Amino acid sequence: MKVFVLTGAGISAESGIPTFRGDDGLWEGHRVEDVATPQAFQRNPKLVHEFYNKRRRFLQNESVVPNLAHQALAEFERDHDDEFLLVTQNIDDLHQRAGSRQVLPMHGELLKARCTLTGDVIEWRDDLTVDTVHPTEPDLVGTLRPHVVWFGETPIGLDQIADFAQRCDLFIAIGTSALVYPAAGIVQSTGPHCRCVEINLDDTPQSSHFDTALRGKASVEVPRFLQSL
Ligand code: BV8
Repeated sequence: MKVFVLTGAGISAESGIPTFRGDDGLWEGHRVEDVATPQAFQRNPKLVHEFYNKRRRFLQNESVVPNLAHQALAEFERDHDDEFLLVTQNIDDLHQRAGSRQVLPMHGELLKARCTLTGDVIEWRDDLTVDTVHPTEPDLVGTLRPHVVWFGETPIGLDQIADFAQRCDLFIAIGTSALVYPAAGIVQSTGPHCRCVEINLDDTPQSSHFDTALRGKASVEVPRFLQSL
């Protein structure tokens, strides 16, 4: 059984990472859609760097750890003898820290920086500023940006996602509000034989495209569902 898992901010909520559309769904008064864009970065790099610096620092708090849902996915992948792909919309590293191997971070990774000139992608755990010097090209100053996909930018791995979505037998969406495209549309590109399961607190605009709706917390519903397979 080929298994495709798509996760969103809801799977990291119980690890203490705020979701985008929680009660406030704002960051210090800014809508994510207004800060997570190339235009915002062009216009006010300091603000956008600060948005990511705060989240990068928070992610490295010792209190922020993978939860039972992340762990259950890593365990399932280990024991699964057919194709498995975990596509995450999240830019945290909790799936990787839980031991998941086949992880495709389609919206990039908070703990990586990318040079806007050379395209180099570098592990990066510190703050980024407009004065940051490129670690291997000292004459490049301020060319590093967060290695994340902003609104209006093309997500990572779309070909691999489209190919496996068509071939998978089981598609599981976990903790995503299904508002952001093209991620939200993946369920509609699964094949006719594919069983689609949506694990979420609430219904979403894509719920009608799923065969099964499991409503509840990811840390409870994900281990329970995976054990039932
Ligand atoms: C693109 C990285 C072209 C940065 C992110 C008008 C209509 C339709 C589309 C558009 C439109 N105008 C513009 C667009 C396109 C746009 C888009 O979809 N906008 C939306 C807002 C309408 N998309 C883009 O721009 C994308 N690029 O389209 O390029 C293209 C297209 C195709 C092919 C080639 C080129 C790029 C989008 C990526 C943006 N970057 N993140 C960063 O993180 O700062 S998106 C960001 O927001 C996250 O990555 C995530 O994807 C999204 C948030 O969504 P969720 O993960 O679902 O989180 P959310 O908080 O919304 O929901 C949490 C859910 O969990 C809730 O349902 C909740 O009930 C549940 N939950 C909470 N707690 C729990 C739980 N469930 C279980 N257990 C719990 N404990």
